[in-house]
Amino acid sequence: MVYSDIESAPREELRALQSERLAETVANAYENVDFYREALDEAGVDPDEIEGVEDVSKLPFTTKTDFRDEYPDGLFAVDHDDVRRIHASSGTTGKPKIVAYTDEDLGVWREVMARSLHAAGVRPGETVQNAYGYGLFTGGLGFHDGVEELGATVIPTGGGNTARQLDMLRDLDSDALACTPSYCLYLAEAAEDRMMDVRKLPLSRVIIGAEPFTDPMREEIERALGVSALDVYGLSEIIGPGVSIECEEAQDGLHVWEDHFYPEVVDPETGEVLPEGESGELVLTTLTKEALPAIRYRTGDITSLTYERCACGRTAVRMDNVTGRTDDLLIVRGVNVYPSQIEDVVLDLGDVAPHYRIDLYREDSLDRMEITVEHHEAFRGTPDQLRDRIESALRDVLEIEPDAVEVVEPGSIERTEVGKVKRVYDHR
Ligand code: DLL
Repeated sequence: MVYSDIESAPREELRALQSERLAETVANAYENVDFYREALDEAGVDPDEIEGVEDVSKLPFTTKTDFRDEYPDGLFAVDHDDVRRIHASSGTTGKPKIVAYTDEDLGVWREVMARSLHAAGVRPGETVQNAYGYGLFTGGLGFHDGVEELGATVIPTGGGNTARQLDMLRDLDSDALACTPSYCLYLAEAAEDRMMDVRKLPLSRVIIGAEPFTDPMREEIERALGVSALDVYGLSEIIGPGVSIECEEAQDGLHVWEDHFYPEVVDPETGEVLPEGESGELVLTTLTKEALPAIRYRTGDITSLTYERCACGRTAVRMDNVTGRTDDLLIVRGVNVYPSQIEDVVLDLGDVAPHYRIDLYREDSLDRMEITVEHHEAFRGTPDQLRDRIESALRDVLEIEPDAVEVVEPGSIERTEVGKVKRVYDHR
């Protein structure tokens, strides 16, 4: 059962709709945004040439740097009078990316969020505790509007204030919780400290996103809270949360709401479009955004696409879970490795808790990598034994040898109560 018919429409119908919308988006961007007019002119592309999605690869890419260079509103395609809301996404460096929505855009966002929640199994009449941060971050208000649109009840707890968060979960019988994966773990620990068993509550699902997580991390969350955990993806530059989500029926990749966002996967080095199934950088083009159209936006997120029909009946393409970003890549003495690969290997050992940090230093022009992990409360061996197992797993699976692996007591590594978790500390 789908929320909107378009989710299971024949692919030809979807493609025709995408083509029509792409042509409109490009024409709108060309006409109303100097940046896009110059970029298309420079690439020698006449917007009239873009007749359908088969032409998309003629278009130039847009990057995070373009967003920063055009700060604050150089990419807006409408007058300020028509902007109903602003959000911003702050990266680790530089200026925030300012994003804008017209009334129509907010309507699209509500619709894709309602669809996402429905795909994740939330139904009208249910209650969703929304622990994504409210404010400039798109998570809080994006979920909030979507829950209301679906006809469910939203409890806007926002991020942090963990004691109250747990009281609400216990007293208001929420069916679903929406928050980052790291905050799920934080809540689980805080509940345990208060001798509260979240597994006994009616809570049946958590909708986690905004930061990468691996399968072993998801399993920890599901076990600790007694829920199923569904992955939701999105980014401010495109709309916020609600670009794609796992369906509860199959939980096998995230359905991209392709009638609003056109996905491609490209080789991060060459920019060449990669065939279905190959892993590369996700590039998204908005198909209906008015205030801030984005053309071939390089997300930096690594994934692959599959057009195979899903067991749930939805025809929308699925993207793989995003476990890394192109700019996360670590090079340890010549070996390329993503932090998520380290997480996967280390958590898979079973005795390691899902809290770790990676520190990078430069010493005498050589890179030095130190990994710190917590052992599980139930672990009965010695830290040295566990360290040896971690070192040999990293060597065998990833062919890397960190300079130091330290095993510390549960609770020693700093937790993230608000915002996105930080696990890699680059001191170079
Ligand atoms: O994080 C929007 C969001 C809010 C998504 C709540 C899901 C839930 P930004 O702050 O602009 O927007 O950050 C976007 O976060 O490019 C990814 O690198 C990362 N990200 C978002 N969702 C996921 C996910 C929101 N499910 C950036 N898995 C994106 C992995 C994710 N990474």
